Amino acid sequence: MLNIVLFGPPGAGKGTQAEFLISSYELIHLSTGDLLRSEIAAGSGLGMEAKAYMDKGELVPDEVVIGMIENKLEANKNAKGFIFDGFPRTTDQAKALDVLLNRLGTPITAMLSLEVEKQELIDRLLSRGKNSGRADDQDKSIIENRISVYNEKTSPLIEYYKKQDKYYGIDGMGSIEDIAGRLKEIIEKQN
Ligand code: B4P
Repeated sequence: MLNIVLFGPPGAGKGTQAEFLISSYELIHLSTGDLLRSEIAAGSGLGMEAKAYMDKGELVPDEVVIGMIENKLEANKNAKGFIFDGFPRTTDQAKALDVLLNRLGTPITAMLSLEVEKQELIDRLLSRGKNSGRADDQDKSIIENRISVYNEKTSPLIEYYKKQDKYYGIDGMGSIEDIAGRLKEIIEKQN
């Protein structure tokens, strides 16, 4: 199985590049952001709880997102592989993912980390916010909080995957096609 963690700060292009990887490699796309937004759209209790965190640019509690990923892995045991988009975002989430994948007998293949300058992240998210209706993309101070939360709680995962020899840093600046080509080059070297 090909199990990819697509990593990077908010606005780095994770969701954008995930679309390309799913079609190229027939992987199951697991985006915790998308799963949470579906819960909000459905008006579920979980969605309402998550919305309070997301609208402020804070992380949703670990147990909520880990539970969602566990359900999806169980439901897709025969997949060719998974692309984890926006998950894990904390060390506890990364440890939980390793346990869940061990149970399926299939580890993470690689962590692909998109590197993008802060001002470009802010510009991309504000630009998406004009059309997306996403509350967390509308306000510069919320976007800056999301980037701070990334720096504090999520970026330590780079060390976590470096220790497992699975980290790959990728230049996330430039055209979507060029970045997709950089990701493909690394994925083709796996196995
Ligand atoms: P996510 O949905 O994961 O959103 P994101 O970090 O903003 O990244 P996204 O994938 O959407 O954006 P992309 O870079 O593709 O998270 C939202 C919130 O959900 C979090 O703040 C948190 O509250 C919660 N959450 C999610 N997962 C969680 C977890 N595991 N634990 C706890 N909480 C969790 O694209 C951004 C924009 O840039 C797009 O408009 C795109 O078109 C554009 N773009 C992309 N590539 C570009 C390029 N090369 N050039 C120009 N523009 C580009």
